[in-house]
Amino acid sequence: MSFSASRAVGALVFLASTLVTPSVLAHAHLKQQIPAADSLVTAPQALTLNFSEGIEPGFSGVVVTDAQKQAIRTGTATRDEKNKAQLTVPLEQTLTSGIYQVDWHVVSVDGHKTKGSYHFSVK
Ligand SMILES: [Cu+2]
Repeated sequence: MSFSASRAVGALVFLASTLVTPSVLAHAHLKQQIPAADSLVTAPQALTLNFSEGIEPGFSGVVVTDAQKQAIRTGTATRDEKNKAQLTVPLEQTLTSGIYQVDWHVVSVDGHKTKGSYHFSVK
């Protein structure tokens, strides 16, 4: 193999190794929630959000708003004692019939921030 060809192969091997090296992928994505996204439920007393990674409860929370963009009073978001990926937020007022938006934000245990939103409806 010529010098330039071996250099080219070396460059390809290097490129391939950087592509497959596992970078930090531990971002907390919302996997599942109760009430479920786009579900129609009786008025819940709390929201439970399950993430793909452990989260830091002190830097994580939700904002719940009704169809008129009015914020719903919520209690302190707490992380489950045994499951660091589960966040529960009590609702301090009874939700009336209608659609609600949940805007969540979390910091995962590796310090990365993620956020998103979903809707559910109350009968
Ligand atoms: Cu991360």
